[in-house]
Amino acid sequence: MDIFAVPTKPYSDQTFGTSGLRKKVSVFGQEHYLENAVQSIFDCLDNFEGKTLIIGGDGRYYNNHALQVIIKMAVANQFGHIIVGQDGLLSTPAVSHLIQKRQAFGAIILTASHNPGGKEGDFGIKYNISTGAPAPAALGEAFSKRCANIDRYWTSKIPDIDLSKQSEINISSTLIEIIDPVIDYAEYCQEIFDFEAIKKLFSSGFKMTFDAMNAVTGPYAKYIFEEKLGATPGTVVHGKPLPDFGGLHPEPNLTYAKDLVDLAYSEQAPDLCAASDGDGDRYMILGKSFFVTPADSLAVFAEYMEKIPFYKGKFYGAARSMPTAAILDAVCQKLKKECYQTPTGWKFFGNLLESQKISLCGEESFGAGTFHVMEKDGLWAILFWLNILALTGESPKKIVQKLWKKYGRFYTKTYSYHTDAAKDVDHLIDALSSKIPTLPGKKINNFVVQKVYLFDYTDPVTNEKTTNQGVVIDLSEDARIFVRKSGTSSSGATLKVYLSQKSKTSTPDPALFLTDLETAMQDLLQIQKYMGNKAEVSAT
Ligand code: VG1
Ligand code: CO
Repeated sequence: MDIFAVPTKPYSDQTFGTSGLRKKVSVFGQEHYLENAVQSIFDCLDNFEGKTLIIGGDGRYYNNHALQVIIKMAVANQFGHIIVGQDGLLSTPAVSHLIQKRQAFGAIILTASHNPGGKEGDFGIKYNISTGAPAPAALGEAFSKRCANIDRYWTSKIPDIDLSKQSEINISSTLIEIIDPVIDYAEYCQEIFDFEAIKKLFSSGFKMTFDAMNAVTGPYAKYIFEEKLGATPGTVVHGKPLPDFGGLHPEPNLTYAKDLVDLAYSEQAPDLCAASDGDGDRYMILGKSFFVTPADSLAVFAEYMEKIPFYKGKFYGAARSMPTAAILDAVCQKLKKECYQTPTGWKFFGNLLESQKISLCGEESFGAGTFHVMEKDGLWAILFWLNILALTGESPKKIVQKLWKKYGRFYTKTYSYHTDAAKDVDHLIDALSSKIPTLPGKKINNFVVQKVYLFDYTDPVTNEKTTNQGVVIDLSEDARIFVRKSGTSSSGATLKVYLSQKSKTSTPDPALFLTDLETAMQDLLQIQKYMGNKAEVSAT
């Protein structure tokens, strides 16, 4: 077999952020752009010759072309075993599970997650290590550094592999295995949750609608919900992965899963509505006319964790990303478990999970998970809810209302302001940071500023420091504003502003509750002054 090095030149924009390298398809389409990224990853890894590499993606445009390129490069770089999902598909949590099950050296996942797909959309590549977790920050930095001075990549002359059927192909000393992307993951879910109880729930007439948003979870959901658990055919909608996600923005939230939200609030609402994102690691849950916030959902998982046999005696502690509302902390306090606060991004949970300081973690962006895999896991979260509903016979609304009664209710809202002028976001954050010493004591709208600080994080396991993860503004009235720059934009920059406030009264109007805090946010940040009127705004 012909293995050869191809000379190449570095690109200046190849940096691996919180979730790998994400760029427009047109950027990835440039000569050697993908190859440079892949070879840079391989160049930063040691002693993988003869070992197993898993490759799969969320099915978006460019997925299968990229897979063929990567297979040829992995063969040339001397991996001994390459496992690829049939049709090029593998969800992020399924990859994480497979890494552990097959004791793989690592995995390359082709996804830009919630970013839109199609020819005009985004593409992405991320690397997961042998524990199943995303590449830690230091490794991501090493990839970026290598990208900046790469001068050759290795590839091989082999025919394209037929990804449409399961098979095993030997090429020189490498075995290429095309596998069913669903079955291993589905079997594992069955080990974790009480499928018999959930089956009974469905056979008693319980109705659910799951929106796969034309992305990777469709085949997983059809098999698990409809075939294994007996949910009515048609439970899964938008179930076929499409290269452009059918024009949808595969982010399960109130803005982008609007049809599902409308269904949940309609007369025909099923008992449960759920959705997942592009690569299957995030989720959304709605009961009848009832939206479950990600922070509340995480707290519900903590509350019911030990009721699931798989987790009995294994609730070590929990963690949430900084902008996630603090109801999890209240549950942990009650259960006498440690609760950690991390910067945004799943990789910050890895060490805590591995060292058994925590078993549960989550983010305000609809991501949650446990040690069952080292990624956040959308379908797992939905199955957890189904298991709780089957155990209690209660509705999502009832379950969450009971939680509020016990621990108080936190209102939250996240604003995203996207602009092509990336420096506007930096200016706003710099201006705010420079005001930090002068803000405490100031009265803003009905609030008094109490404490303002830059969020820095020291990993409790490795003592590794991560600085400048956003600005925290603690206000009176149990309110908080948190400001940071998104790490997953493929171009320009996105400012994220997270509002949260704990309610004192028992039944305030949810629509109006945060209006004072929203006014305070505008006064404090002067978003319009820095970003003008052109920023694209979304709120969840
Ligand atoms: C967003 C979310 C963050 C999540 C990340 C990756 O990041 O806020 O909570 O971990 O996406 O999710 P950012 O930096 O844009 O705010 V995914 O579904 O891309 O794996
Ligand atoms: Co995702």
